Amino acid sequence: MAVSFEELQKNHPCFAVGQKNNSGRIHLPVSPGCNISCNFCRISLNDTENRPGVASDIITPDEALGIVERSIEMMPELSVVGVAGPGDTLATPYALETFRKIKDKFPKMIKCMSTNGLLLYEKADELIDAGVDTLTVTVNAVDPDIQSKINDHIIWHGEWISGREAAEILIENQLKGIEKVAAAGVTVKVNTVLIPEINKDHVPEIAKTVAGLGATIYNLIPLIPQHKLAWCTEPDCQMLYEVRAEAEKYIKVFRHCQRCRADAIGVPGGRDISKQIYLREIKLENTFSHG
Ligand code: CLF
Ligand code: SF4
Repeated sequence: MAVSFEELQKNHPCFAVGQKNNSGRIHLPVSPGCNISCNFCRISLNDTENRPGVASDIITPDEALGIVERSIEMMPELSVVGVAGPGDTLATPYALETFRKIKDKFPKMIKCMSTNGLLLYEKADELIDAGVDTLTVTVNAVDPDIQSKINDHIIWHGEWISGREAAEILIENQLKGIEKVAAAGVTVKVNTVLIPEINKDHVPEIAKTVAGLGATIYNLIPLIPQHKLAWCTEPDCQMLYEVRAEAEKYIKVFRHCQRCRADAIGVPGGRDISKQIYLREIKLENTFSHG
């Protein structure tokens, strides 16, 4: 049965509108590869960077069950099991396999998935069957001309496609996918990486479009300029404040994003136990790709 939005306000750290709720999430890095190529992204396996797209290692769905068990023992306030990479969660079958196992073994945990949405429409039924409760889709533009400046290419059913055609396919599948899973009762959040030079003025159109398709909540993630978008600037607090206010005319806005690693465990922005659980040494650097 679908988890109500009221319940998510209390028990999901990334769906709280207004005040932070101090619940925690376990990120399981089971998804290695990606099927698109965002110009700001560098997927990386390392112990040093604190950002999405990064994990120390990839684990298997069976190893993930042990990680959840140990994490809950150490931190009973953890209420969400999420898969957010370090690649795309639908590009390989491991995220959905993991959720099916979590559903059986830890039925009380909220299951949260994050995807770029390229395969969302065709995998929607499988995702719903796996019991995903909350889904985040990263939509950086709903206009193909803008999207083609943000994403270099896609791998679509084995074919390498770039430019405007790639952007059209990506956007179409994101939007149809959002509509389908939202209609089935999955609570949908849309993340947009805010890139001042490319999509800042386009945000109201994104927010309006996804709200119209059934998305419930929206999150702007400030770009950390790197890779092919190293020439762009990082939005400052004032810009973030203003653009959030524009988006809020159409959809509820989430304001506590911490740009998490794909193997973070704990309360976002608070105590993190991933070091003890994954037995790694993290020396934090502040860079970022997606959410
Ligand atoms: Fe993880 Fe993402 Fe689920 Fe949250 S993170 S998969 S929705 S449980 Fe949250 Fe972290 Fe921001 Fe993501 S603070 S990067 S929005
Ligand atoms: Fe893939 Fe996400 Fe990186 Fe984009 S940001 S290339 S969707 S892993």
